[in-house]
Amino acid sequence: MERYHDPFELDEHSYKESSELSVFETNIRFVGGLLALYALTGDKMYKEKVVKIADKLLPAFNTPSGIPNSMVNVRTGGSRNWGWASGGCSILAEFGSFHLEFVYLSEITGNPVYREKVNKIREVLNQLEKPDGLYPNYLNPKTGRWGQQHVAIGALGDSFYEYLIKSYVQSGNKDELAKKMYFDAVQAMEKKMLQKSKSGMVYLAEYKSGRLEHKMDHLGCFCGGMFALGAEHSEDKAKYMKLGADIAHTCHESYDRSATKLGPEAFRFDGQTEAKSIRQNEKYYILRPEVLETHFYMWRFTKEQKYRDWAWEAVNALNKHCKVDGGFTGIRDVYQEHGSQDDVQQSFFLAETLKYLYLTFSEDTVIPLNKWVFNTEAHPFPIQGANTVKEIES
Ligand code: DMJ
Repeated sequence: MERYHDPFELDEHSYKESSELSVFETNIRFVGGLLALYALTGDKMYKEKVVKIADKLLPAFNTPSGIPNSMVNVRTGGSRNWGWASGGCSILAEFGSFHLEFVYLSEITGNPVYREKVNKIREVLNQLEKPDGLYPNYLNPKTGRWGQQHVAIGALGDSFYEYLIKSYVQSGNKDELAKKMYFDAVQAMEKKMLQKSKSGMVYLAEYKSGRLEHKMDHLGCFCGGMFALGAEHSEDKAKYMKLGADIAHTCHESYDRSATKLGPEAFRFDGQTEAKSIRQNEKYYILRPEVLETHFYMWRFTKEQKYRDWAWEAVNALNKHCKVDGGFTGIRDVYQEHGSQDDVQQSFFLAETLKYLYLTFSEDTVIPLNKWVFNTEAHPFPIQGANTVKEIES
């Protein structure tokens, strides 16, 4: 029988070919997943495993600025950025999404190294001059300077904003700098990017070198839930709850305006077009969670039946268009009732999409939001001071 090979038990003879990992994806999926398992079970074994993985990522943080590179070679410790990223830059959503995991790692291991890495990223971002208060999606780890001036709540920006407010929540409302950076960033986006369509739909457009592109990614639809979570900590709770509800409505429209009742990868507001995709390469749905994530938060915070109804519509659509033998698949065009399928079940379907659906139809006592905070892959971490984990030997 073939021995199970733990990919993180590497020696110089293993994995000569494919030893490069995305530092961000490994963190949010593997480090985050194991940390949540540790938190939920108290089993020490998960802590030992997660440290091994996290330590393989650390060399990526050895850059002149402390902003990590996107990829690390777990065999050699070398790291580099994606070839497609503007001018050798690191990506905001990637290097801005380590805080929750690394703070918790330091807390449970007593090793400060992880916290030091994310505090350094925080310090760099806080000190940098932001154009109009906005955070561009690209930052050069060698020079510590911004790259291309592209700002987005969707792809390349998304979870950076999410981790600011969630770091504040995770700290038991103590991390005031995270809260300030979150509300400053959100207010800048409200000023420059928040739009209302002809029919009154609210959305966050993209900002490219001072010009707006009237498009919202499916990925950006998580922000309805984020605004609702942030509202709890704002002096203007009503405003941010309304913003969360408005985004939930817009993102639901992007589902409702398709033949499958599933939403496209990106939708636009352009002339007659409202909340629909007009480009063929933006019409696919790959089982993403963000719209359902927002419905989950809106349900927990408002108890308005429509959020459960919208979630249930998606359950029916998933069963009708994505269910196949052995699992679920993405579809290539949400506007075609009988279009083709991509034959891929992304790991976030189980980690996030089904989890947020399950929680939308559960009691609030299942992972209560005053005790737990979800990382960007929906792995729950304890809120400091509200939740204690009793460690056990497996
Ligand atoms: C997930 O991997 C995470 O939520 C990430 O932050 C971006 N979105 C994907 C799923 O769509």
